[in-house]
Amino acid sequence: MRIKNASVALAGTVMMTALAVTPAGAATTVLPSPSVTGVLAVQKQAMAQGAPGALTRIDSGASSYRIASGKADTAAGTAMDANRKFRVGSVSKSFTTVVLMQLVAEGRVDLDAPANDYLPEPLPDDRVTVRHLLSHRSGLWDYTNDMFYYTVPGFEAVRNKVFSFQELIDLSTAHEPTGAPGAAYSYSNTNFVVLGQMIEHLTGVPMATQYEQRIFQPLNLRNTSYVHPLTTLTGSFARGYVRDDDTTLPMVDSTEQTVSWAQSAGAVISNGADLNRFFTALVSGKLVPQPQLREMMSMVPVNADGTQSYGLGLRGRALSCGVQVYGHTGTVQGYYTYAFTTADGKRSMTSMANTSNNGTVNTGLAGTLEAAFCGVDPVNSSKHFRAAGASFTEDIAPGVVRH
Ligand code: REX
Repeated sequence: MRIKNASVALAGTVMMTALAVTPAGAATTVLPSPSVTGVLAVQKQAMAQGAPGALTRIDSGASSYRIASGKADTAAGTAMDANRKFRVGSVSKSFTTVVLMQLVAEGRVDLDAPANDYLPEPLPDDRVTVRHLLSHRSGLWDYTNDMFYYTVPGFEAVRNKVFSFQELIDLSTAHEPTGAPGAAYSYSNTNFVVLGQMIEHLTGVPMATQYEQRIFQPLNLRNTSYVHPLTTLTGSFARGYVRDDDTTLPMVDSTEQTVSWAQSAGAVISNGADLNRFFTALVSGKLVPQPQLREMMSMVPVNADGTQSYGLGLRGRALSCGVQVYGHTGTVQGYYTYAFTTADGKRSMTSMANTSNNGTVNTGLAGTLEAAFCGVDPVNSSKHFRAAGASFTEDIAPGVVRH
């Protein structure tokens, strides 16, 4: 058995510790080492494009890399560091899916049953199944398309609001569906608001308690919380800054908000260490039994070249080195997040840039996946990396033009 313990600080912003305990003769992982240079290059690019700061945490076996650039708080001038908490946005959808899949494993929900079997108020179309909701194939309109058509006014109108699940669902069903149930992938926050309502209705237990008892406590995620409708983050956190549609105006500090517009679709607070631990535990079978995990990880391509896919509450990304990773992205005002892990959970990465409404930053931040899992510097390499190029856009609202 070899025991290695190292702590290195590079350029004042990179921390790497390794406590490797490798049984003699154990198979070594085939992934290349993460490129710290590559991560730093992507973070610097994000800052040049308007992000005040960025953080990345990579956990690889027993090694952890903590890489940060820029500011966590621009007014106070506080430096970013990779341990800080932030709003994870839609990464919350993977947490909600775990709760739902545990209910499936307990025999309380059938994935292919009509969602209406489990809801207090029926959706307009009886054919929508639980699986359709989890895979964004319900056809339910994404009410956030209207809500955030104008970014800052939209945000200010809801930042202190408290919605019931039904109020959000009603905003969606006031629109025609985007398609017939099951027909097509169409990313919609409404799906995961319906799932939150379903979980609370079936169990009589609030989402906050469900997350706490089924995920946060068992995994000892001390930096993870769901405090809806409270507006504050506590402890050490990064402030978030949303860019105005008029990019000549200063960014708006969007840190404090209820996130009631998203709830079970996007209101979890966490940090890099906890998100990495969550996704590692998930793919290792520690949160849901194997049959439900297989369902979650059964990926269907959602873009033209198949490099992006969606399972149940889980995104898949095929990287340039042939590695497939699983996790989720998140966008909530002031924060862009990527949190992904390998199929075996042996390497996990979380990156966050503390800005939003800046698609260029979001697109570029995907380059940290290439750096973390493929060991490359996607910014300075002569090879074209799709994730770092400007031709790629996240499917925040496919087909909808947003100001
Ligand atoms: C809401 C608007 C974005 C953000 C949204 N977020 O739907 C969910 C999420 C919770 O995380 N989804 C993403 C705002 C796509 C994901 O799965 O990765 N944009 C902003 C606007 C645009 O207001 N006018 O960028 O701050």
